[in-house]
Amino acid sequence: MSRNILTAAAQMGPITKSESRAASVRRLIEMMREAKGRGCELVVFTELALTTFFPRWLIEDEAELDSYYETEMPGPVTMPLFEEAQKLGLGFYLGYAELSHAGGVKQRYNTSILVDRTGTIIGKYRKVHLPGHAEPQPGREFQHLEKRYFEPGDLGFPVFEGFGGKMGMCICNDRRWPETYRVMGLQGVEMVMLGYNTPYGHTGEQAMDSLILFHNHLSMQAGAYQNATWVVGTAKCGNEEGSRMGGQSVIVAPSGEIVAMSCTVDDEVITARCDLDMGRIYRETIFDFAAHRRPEHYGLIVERTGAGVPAA
Ligand code: CDT
Repeated sequence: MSRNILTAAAQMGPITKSESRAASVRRLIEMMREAKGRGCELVVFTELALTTFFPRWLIEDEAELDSYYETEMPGPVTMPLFEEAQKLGLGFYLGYAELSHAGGVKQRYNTSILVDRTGTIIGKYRKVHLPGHAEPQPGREFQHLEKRYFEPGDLGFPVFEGFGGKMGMCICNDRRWPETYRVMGLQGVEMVMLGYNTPYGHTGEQAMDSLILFHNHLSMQAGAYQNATWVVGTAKCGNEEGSRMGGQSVIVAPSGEIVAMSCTVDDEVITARCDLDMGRIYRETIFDFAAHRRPEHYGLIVERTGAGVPAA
């Protein structure tokens, strides 16, 4: 079986506050068709791909907040995506806000799923590294209230068998953390998919603002190279309700090289032929973990559930 996956990153331009989910789904389907027309079998959509990036606002009305979340996947409005995937024989990664009522408890997550070419969900991930704040920050034009609107993900960073390889997912801010890639790298991941919404000015530090596109690529290229994996990073970008967000969606090879990059801040499909076997030369040489990693010499006590802490 071929280990080449023709892969697309389907970047999205802004979604206005008034845009319906059905309209977003139509945009996603259009890009799916374009990707299929170019021979792709996997499309990576962005984070929170169905609505505007609502964590930029303080929303105190619970019903209004709930309106941004999906209570089922697929649901009536998202079903056409799954039907189209099946019709085209094309898989996809999709980010969305999830409202769960498991065990009678209302929980909110920033979630992504992986759907195979038959339209079946084969993987689910809930964002672990939630950026921003739980409380609104005074004096800011736009907030970043992910810590208020989502629980940290409770599913870890699993790796899924699919598309002839080992597939992993993360979401936006996760891409900045080496642990994200390493946890999946230790499971032999061959492609990490992610979506992002990265507003300019999100840290409040001018000095970082001009570097957001650099840091975007730096994180993903390092994660790819150090873990011998493909990374597909898809932006939601452009000027969304007055908040400008960075684009430059990329497909990164296990060498750390960018092999495809978007050049607009609008809906745009970029593609690359991703040879899953390409990671092997790195995994069997410089990043042969069994031969060269030395966790027992890192001077850390690694708790089962926590990050490494310095040994006493
Ligand atoms: N969506 C998301 O995670 N965005 C963050 C920037 C905001 S941090 C206040 C990111 O890492 O791109």
